[in-house]
Amino acid sequence: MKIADVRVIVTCPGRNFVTLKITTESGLTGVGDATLNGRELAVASYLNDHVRPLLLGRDASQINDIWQYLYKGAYWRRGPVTMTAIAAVDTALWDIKGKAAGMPVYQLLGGKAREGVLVYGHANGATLDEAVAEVGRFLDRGYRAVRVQSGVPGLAATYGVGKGRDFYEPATAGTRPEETVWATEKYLDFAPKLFDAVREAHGFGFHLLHDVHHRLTPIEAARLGKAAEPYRLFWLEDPISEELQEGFRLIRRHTVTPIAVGEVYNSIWDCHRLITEQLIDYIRTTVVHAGGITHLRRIFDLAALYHVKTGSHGATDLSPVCMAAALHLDISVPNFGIQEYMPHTPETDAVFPHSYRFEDGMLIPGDEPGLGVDIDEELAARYPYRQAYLPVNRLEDGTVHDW
Ligand code: KDG
Ligand code: MG
Repeated sequence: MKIADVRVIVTCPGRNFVTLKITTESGLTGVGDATLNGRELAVASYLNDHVRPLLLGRDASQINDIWQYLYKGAYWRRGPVTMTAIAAVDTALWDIKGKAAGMPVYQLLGGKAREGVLVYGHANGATLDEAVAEVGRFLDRGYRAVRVQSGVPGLAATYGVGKGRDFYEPATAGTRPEETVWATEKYLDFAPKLFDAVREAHGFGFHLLHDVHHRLTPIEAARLGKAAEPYRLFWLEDPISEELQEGFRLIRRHTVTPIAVGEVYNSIWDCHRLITEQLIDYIRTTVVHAGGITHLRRIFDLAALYHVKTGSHGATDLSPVCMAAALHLDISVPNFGIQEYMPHTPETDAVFPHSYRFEDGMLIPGDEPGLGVDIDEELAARYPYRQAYLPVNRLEDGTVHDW
């Protein structure tokens, strides 16, 4: 199973995606997502300039050895660019292994541990009323778990509130990031009212989630967690910046609202303390940014020992290739919690034909050999890369704040 070809495909069917395609001498192909939102070309260069030459001629079946070779062999450890590049290689090799074995990847991981993968959708509105109505729209479509985000009175723009309804996309094309303005007091006054209105309108028969997107201090987060308790959130996500791990101890002392963290982490070393000290309830690392299926499985296994469940990131900047891989892992691990699911645009779905499907509030991975996802290279070539950035956030006095 010698690797004969390694290609990095950059495409922008509405938003940028970087995909690695590996082909073996016998003609088997595997794909891996390598998209790092707003820094796409750094990963493309890492793969093209530094990884591709190391892969050619290597045995594609040696996933564990190749992972260690790329990780330890670089000397420089971790970081989103490196770990996304390694993830892409790892994912593509699992895809190939599945095809070589004639089995879906979840079978290679030990088989299905559940019927399907519970997902949460994104309901958002410019106002509280709009957000509450949107939650209803998701419930009508069969979602059993819904994340709610709303515009905050007095703030022009807020994280999570899109221009359209289904395809929230925070990255904007251009040569400079968009800038947004934030006021913690306005948000903290408003957020409990939002939860209250959602539960008042739709009851408690579904899981309700909310993303703070890294913006509070620990004591502010503790206050919000406490205020949210009557509304029984499934989780409060990223209440503080992910670097401040000690901060989660303070949050824990004050509230039993479950905490989810980890979409910006890229290795087990970023989250082992949060897990082993039981400072979080859900770990949000996912395949593309945390070293692929091989490494994410280690994180999930560690988390299982401490009753921390999985809750992988699944925003639109994670391509259908990542989603397919995430689903194979989600369906097989014992401590699965939930999977984020933001459907992609029809343009993106056409570039990445895939077999997973939404059914009854769950995603079901396909049963064909490998991951059940591919890239249509001809179509991808029609959408050239466009420079784009995630927003930069400032306080009302101009101070740069976490976005
Ligand atoms: O690229 C950044 C987005 O994926 C992120 O802002 C989305 O926080 C996010 C989420 O929970 O989906
Ligand atoms: Mg988030």
